[in-house]
Amino acid sequence: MNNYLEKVLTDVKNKNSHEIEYIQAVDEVLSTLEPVINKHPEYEKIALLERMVEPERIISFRVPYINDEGQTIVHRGYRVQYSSLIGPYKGGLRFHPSVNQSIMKFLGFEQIFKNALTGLPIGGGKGGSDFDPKGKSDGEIMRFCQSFMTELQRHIGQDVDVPAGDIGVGEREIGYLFGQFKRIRDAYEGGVLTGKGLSYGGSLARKEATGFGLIYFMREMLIANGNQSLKGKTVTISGAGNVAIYACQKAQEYGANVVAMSDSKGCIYDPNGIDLDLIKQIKEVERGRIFEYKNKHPEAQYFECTGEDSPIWNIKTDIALPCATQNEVNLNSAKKLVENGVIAVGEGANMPCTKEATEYFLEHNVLVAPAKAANAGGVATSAIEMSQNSMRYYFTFEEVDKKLNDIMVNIFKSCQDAAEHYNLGNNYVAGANIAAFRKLAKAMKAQGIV
Ligand code: NDP
Ligand code: 2IT
Repeated sequence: MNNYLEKVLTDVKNKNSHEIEYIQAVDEVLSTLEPVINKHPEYEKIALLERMVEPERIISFRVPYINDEGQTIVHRGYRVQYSSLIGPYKGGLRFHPSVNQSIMKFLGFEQIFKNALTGLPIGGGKGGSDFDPKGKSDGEIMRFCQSFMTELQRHIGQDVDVPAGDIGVGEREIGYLFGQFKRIRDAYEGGVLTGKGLSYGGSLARKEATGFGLIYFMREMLIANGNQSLKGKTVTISGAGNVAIYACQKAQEYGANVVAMSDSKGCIYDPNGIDLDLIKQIKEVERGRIFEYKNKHPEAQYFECTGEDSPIWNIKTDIALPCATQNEVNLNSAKKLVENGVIAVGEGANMPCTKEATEYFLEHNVLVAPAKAANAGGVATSAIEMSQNSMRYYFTFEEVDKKLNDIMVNIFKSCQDAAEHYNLGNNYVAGANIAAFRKLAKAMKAQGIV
């Protein structure tokens, strides 16, 4: 690694030694930037990298609420306002017991690059809480969201910071958050949150956007590498949430055979092809567990998660789509996938592959669609939702889907061009980082020392 990159990474490690996910995300980006940094020695003088890795602002706050038993519970809320370089802070809210400052910072850092790749005017941010929505009543969810927003509202706005959903935050939570924002601020500021319900300002196709976008990116990547297609390919998808469900839907529409999906407890394997209507019923309507799939399809197999390695990656597949959470594909899983002949990995989740896993895939000529590029369709469509709110207008489903498709085609092209420009072949992981970085560096230079 070049001296300047080495110095910044060492500094990040020393200052944040306990924040392992954040360090991982920074390391992953910096380790691909050498060719660009070598060309621009002037960046060191203006501390361009130091400014890029340090969030503009981190807000952490208390979130008390009363549960159904009348007990007061206190959680911790966060909003990391990472970068307003190219637009208002933009990124999701995650409600999951694992949420901590390291996870918020890694997600916020990734978001800056992802949002730059969309070509739309959105900066980077992330937020959330260590609250676990699983098993909570609607009343508990509502009271928690209201309490969370009572603090968050003073920090956000449609031109300031625009949160959306992520793990554990979907349309229901966004609705409660929006209601509370409106009540406190006494104004309908539609573009302050995205992923809203269709009845009060949401965009058609936002729900589908991340999963659809992932498959559009995969389609482009396969075409560019031997004119292949999804038709007839076996696909495994981890997760059974928003991203996984709509990735499955579009992959099936393209003629792929999706044979497995999962949740945090285990995975189901249905070689006849996943019954997606049933998954939607279990996950979107009943908020149940994936093993219930077997009640309707006893011929399917269920593999429980027992150790570190997720059982879904032991299943033979052509294309693997990790769409659950960070670091869910480790080196063992990568080896197993390669042994079983995987040709492409598409990251629907954020940082789902460890650095070692990604390197192993690339060394073994497996195509990798990196998260920052491949799952950018969600946030891009959030930006389209903001545009509609500003215009006080709605696009049709087909209009939004067409814009999403065009954006994903462009993102793929940016990754491809950057990789080609630096003689990196089809390393789209480096391509995505470099393409985003070049755009951000240009904006940073133009705006002076801020
Ligand atoms: P959801 O909450 O809708 O679904 C999450 C899914 O992942 C669930 O099936 C969940 O299982 C599983 N999961 C969550 N945490 C873990 C864990 N620690 N171990 C194993 N499985 C886990 O979230 P989304 O679908 O919205 O998000 C999935 C991923 O995609 C995240 O990485 C998110 O950051 C990323 N993403 C989301 C976007 C969006 O628009 N929603 C946009 C871009 C990226 P269980 O129910 O058992 O917890
Ligand atoms: O990780 C992500 O890009 C998201 N969770 C979506 C963010 C958004 O603002 O739509």
